Amino acid sequence: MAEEHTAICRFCHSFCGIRVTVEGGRVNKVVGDKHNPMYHGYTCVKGRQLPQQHYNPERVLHTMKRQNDGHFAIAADQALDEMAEKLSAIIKKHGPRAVALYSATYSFPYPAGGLMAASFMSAIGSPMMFSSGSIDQPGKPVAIALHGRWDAGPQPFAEADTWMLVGANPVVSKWGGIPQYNPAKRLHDALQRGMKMVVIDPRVTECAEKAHVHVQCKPGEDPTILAGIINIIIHEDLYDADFVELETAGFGELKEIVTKFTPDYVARRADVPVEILLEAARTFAGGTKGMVTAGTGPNMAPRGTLMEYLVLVINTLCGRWMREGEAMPNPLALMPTWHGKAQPQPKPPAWGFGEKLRVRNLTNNAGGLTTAALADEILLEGEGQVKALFSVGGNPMAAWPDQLKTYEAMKALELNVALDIKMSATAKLCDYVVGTKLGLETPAVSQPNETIWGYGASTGFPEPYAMYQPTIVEPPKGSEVLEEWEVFYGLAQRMGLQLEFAGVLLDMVNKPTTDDLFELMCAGSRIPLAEVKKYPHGHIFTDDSIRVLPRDEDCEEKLDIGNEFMIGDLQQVVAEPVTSDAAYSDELSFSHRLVSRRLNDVYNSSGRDIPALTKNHRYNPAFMNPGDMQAAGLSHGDVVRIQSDHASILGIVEEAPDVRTGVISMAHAFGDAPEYDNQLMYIGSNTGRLTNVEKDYDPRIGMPRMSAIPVNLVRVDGPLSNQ
Ligand SMILES: Nc1nc2c(c(=O)[nH]1)N[C@H]1C(S)=C(S)[C@@H](COP(=O)(O)OP(=O)(O)OC[C@H]3O[C@@H](n4cnc5c(=O)[nH]c(N)nc54)[C@H](O)[C@@H]3O)O[C@H]1N2
Ligand SMILES: Nc1nc2c(c(=O)[nH]1)N[C@H]1C(S)=C(S)[C@@H](COP(=O)(O)OP(=O)(O)OC[C@H]3O[C@@H](n4cnc5c(=O)[nH]c(N)nc54)[C@H](O)[C@@H]3O)O[C@H]1N2
Ligand code: SF4
Ligand SMILES: [Mo]
Repeated sequence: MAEEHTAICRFCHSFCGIRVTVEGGRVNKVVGDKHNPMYHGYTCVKGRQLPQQHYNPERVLHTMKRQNDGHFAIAADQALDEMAEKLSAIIKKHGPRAVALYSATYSFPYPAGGLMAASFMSAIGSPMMFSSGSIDQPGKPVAIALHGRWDAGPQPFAEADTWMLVGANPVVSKWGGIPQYNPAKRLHDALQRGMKMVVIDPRVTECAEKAHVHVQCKPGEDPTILAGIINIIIHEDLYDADFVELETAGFGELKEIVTKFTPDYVARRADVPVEILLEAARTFAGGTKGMVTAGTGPNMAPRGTLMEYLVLVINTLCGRWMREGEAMPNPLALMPTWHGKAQPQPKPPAWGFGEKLRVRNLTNNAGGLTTAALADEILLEGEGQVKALFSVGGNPMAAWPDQLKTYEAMKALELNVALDIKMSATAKLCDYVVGTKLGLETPAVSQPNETIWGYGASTGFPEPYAMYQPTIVEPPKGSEVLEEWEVFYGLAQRMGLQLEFAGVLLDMVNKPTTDDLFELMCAGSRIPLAEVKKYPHGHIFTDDSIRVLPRDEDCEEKLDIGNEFMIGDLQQVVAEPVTSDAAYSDELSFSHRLVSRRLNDVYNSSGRDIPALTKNHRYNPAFMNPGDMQAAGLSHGDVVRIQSDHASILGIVEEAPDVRTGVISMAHAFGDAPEYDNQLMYIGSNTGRLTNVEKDYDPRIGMPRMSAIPVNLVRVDGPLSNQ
């Protein structure tokens, strides 16, 4: 007899409400749950493959230990014993800083894992906690630290009459920009009600197709474009003068510097028509509600922090923050009530605090320790050298910038451990690979999507939605898979450490359950977890009485729209030659800029072992404008060598009229270690190799240039080799 359950899809961060059919203890079908009030039955092609993901023949169903040249399954208890022993020896000899944690993509859907790992790190006394956030959009939190966060948050998408996306494609990525919960429908509804959208992107993305104004710019020029838009907004008096007067500092400095970003200058530099630029500024600022939000593209291009800062400045100039007395769109549910106030929060430090890295004068910063420097920390000998690494739901070999350096680092570690579901490019180089439980094999809560609310305008649930999912199926028979948190709890037990989880000292003898941990994580939440559990389809816990509170009488905080560092950066931008490649790459001149992008069927390096998801792309095509291809004498399917000033990779060219002239659009997280390069047709190429982490990086936070990378290309006619 088949049973039906509702559940949370955890293939991606969107957490769609799904309906799962289970027969004989196995999941055999996933569809959208049309009774779910947040997603209304939506699923994507990835979510519908959860059965294939759970029963993938390639799945790691045990803990694997590397012995001689291969990996062999061993009992999890034995593996934890051995790991604990090695860790203790490393800490004894080199100190706790020698142990590093990399929490990445799949820490998010299993929040108890991330918390337990962090708790373990503090118990051993290591500050070396890194995450994928610092190779994603670290400029966001850093810019918020400089500009200030408006306590009551941004205006909601549901009420917006204008919206601007800067290098984000949420219809495909489901990651912010437009509430990422069935975003295509939300966008459709908003456009139907008359919302006007501006998109700044070198590609005619799924979002740009729907935009009223599309600024199809040269990539990497977003700070210039945004400064130009600010200039137009100020000089055409399109800003909210009262809000600026009351709530901000630095208007004079801002106005002075942006005067240099005249429409003509910006148009020349970003290679866009002046009229489009004027229309973009007027369309956005001409509305009354709605936000500018940026995605990964321009965050990975040079000066991501400045770009994010200018995004905040436009929102502030236009007064697009929640005002006193308005109903809080999302007062949260599985978190303590958010009583927003109509005032800026005190500004945290942006950089220059916490752990100092041993390279590039980097410190901790609001975006977290620099993952782009972790390979250096592993390779650089001397006191503090990192000797042990835990990758939790992450794949450094696929994702870290400068893959060849990462490769050396992965091989140099004394203890390299991955918590993963497959033998990823990284796992293959690990000493231990702990096979972990998958999304339908453990309880789930929607809380992670609440914790990101406020990270950028329009990330996180737009309304106080919450859902809980119990375990739906047991892992495959004969397997021994762990939850991420069990690994760190088990290590702590063996090493005699007391862990503190969500502010509570854990019982280190009687192991908690995942549900116990969820209770601790949700302590003090506006809606008790027990209440949320009553709603198997998820529920929106609306409370219109929760309104934005007035400014505290003694609050003297202002939003800083003339931050000295950011004004300084704008001065540097103006001082650059108009073709700014010269500022980065002095020796060579380059014909194209390679930009990052997401593909609908895969999630970073996940999904490429599921046949239904590789129908369109086994490899990551190098998408190019047909005109560029013709000019270079290239045809569809040709192999080209793509050369940055650091390294080269091979790409398989594909015609894409949506891609701007002078641009190559290529997805990341493909490919593998160099010895697999001849399998280009099956595994693609790693664009991360093109990045030099020691050059062209943000000197304050270490974010390297991972998009808008200057490259040249030449056709390769002979046998394939990536060297
Ligand atoms: N050049 C370039 N580089 C980039 C980017 C780019 O656009 N361009 N994007 C950057 C961004 S935004 C990010 S976030 C990072 C991503 O960086 P990572 O998170 O390090 O990369 P992923 O490929 O997502 O790695 C996820 C790993 O988790 C495993 N996994 C899948 N499901 C589960 C599960 O249920 N449990 C566990 N434990 N593991 C699971 C997968 O097999 C995979 O090995 O990459 C960054 N790197
Ligand atoms: N299907 C799918 N969904 C995903 C992922 C995936 O791999 N697949 N990855 C997930 C992850 S880890 C993240 S962080 C999010 C990211 O979510 P998004 O930030 O929305 O990512 P993208 O869809 O790559 O959109 C980035 C856009 O930036 C544009 N771009 C590139 N360079 C520049 C530039 O210099 N300037 C401007 N203006 N635009 C530029 C690209 O053309 C692209 O359209 O997506 C998540 N969702
Ligand atoms: S968008 Fe797709 S992969 Fe992401 S949660 Fe929804 S169904 Fe799952
Ligand atoms: Mo990401």
